[in-house]
Amino acid sequence: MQILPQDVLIVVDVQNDFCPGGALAVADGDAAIDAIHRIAPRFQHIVLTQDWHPAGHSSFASAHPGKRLFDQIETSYGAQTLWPDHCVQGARGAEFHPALHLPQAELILRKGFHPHVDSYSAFLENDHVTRTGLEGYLDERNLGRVFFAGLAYDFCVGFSALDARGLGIEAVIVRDACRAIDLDGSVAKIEARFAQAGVALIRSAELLG
Ligand code: VGL
Ligand code: ZN
Repeated sequence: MQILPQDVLIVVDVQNDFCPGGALAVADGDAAIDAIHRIAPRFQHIVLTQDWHPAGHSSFASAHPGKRLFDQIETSYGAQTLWPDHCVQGARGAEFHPALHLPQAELILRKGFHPHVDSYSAFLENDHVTRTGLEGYLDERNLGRVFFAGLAYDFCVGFSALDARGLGIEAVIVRDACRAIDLDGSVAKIEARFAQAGVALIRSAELLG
């Protein structure tokens, strides 16, 4: 697959808390980094996202006495999974994994900072209304197709790709440059939605060579 000058690689949430030893560790999360480093030099534009929650965020199970980790609650914007405290603003767990080396990244987009709304997607918060500003950024810079890598495949990567499609932006996920949480069939569920929405799935090898 040919990478075009306007294509952007969006590297999602490669942070300590999503890697082994972190508060919401994705199995082998840090293993996505090698593939990310292999494909990154092929792109003229890279954006990093950073999950960035205030302490006591409403997506934390600890903020809901009586609820357990990974329970679902109903919120004003629909169902919300309750996570361990993770990616708290300024904490070590919120820092990018120390092995991630992408100094050429042009933007670091933080998300999830509104106390009462979670944001899996890099485009739209979980209320499906509040914008992160990424669409406007890409638009103003005439950046087009978006490629995704990072964590977690079945949450922040997946919902970002679906929202890109919803905004009319071509979206490609580099599968082996991602790792999944796989909570209650979340991988199968989101892959069914990828097929519906026209999210493309490729291997990093298709961008190399
Ligand atoms: C994520 C759950 C909660 C992710 C972020 O990056 O996929 N998942 N916050
Ligand atoms: Zn989060």
